[in-house]
Amino acid sequence: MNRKGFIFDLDGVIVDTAKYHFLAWRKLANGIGIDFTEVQNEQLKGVSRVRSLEKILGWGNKTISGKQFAELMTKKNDDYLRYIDQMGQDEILPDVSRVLDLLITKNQPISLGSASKNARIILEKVALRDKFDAIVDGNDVSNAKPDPEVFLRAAESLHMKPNECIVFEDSVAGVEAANRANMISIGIGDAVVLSHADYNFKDFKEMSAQFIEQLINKK
Ligand code: B16
Ligand code: MG
Repeated sequence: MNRKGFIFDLDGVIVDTAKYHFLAWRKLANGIGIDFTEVQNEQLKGVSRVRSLEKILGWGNKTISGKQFAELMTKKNDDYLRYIDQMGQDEILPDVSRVLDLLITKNQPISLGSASKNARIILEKVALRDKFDAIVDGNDVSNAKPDPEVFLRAAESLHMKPNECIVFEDSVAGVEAANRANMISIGIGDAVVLSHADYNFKDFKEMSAQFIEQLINKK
């Protein structure tokens, strides 16, 4: 039977936590006199917490001490954790469970490949942890997306070669990471923003069982 490694990003692919990251970052930025738009926010998706704060400070032309930097990172995460504390299974994005269950029925190995250090807590909250054979997240890697490390580690955990893996991603940085890992990249979201993906879908509702079958059998 044909097998592929299916790697899912978390924020913006499995759950809509991208909106909570945006709210928490914007509140923090506004508190230090910086504002940014939803368009700029696209650059923060898939990007590590450290890199996100560096980018925001860059947009505001602001330099701060190492101590302040660490304090702001903690503040943002505390705020973000308050949002995710309220999460339940109703926050799983449409048809994610259908696709995961279909892959499980077809004996396909599944891994998470997320930049988030909060990934495990979120998967537990939405009761999806058991659907994954492996989890690779922000705690396991030293190089953030667009570096391919997170996806290469996920492939290893599934005992699959990179060119046997398929990545579902909602961020520009993540699509680039998948492409650099020599994997098939599937953009979930705006096809214009994610124009470098091999395939584009607005969401999983648009993804047919037939398409998934084709991915599994792709030579
Ligand atoms: P945390 P993903 C990423 O998760 C988010 O897209 C990004 O906005 C966030 O800064 C990053 O995780 C780090 O998250 O602060 O929770 O460690 O999309 O790769 O699942
Ligand atoms: Mg994401």
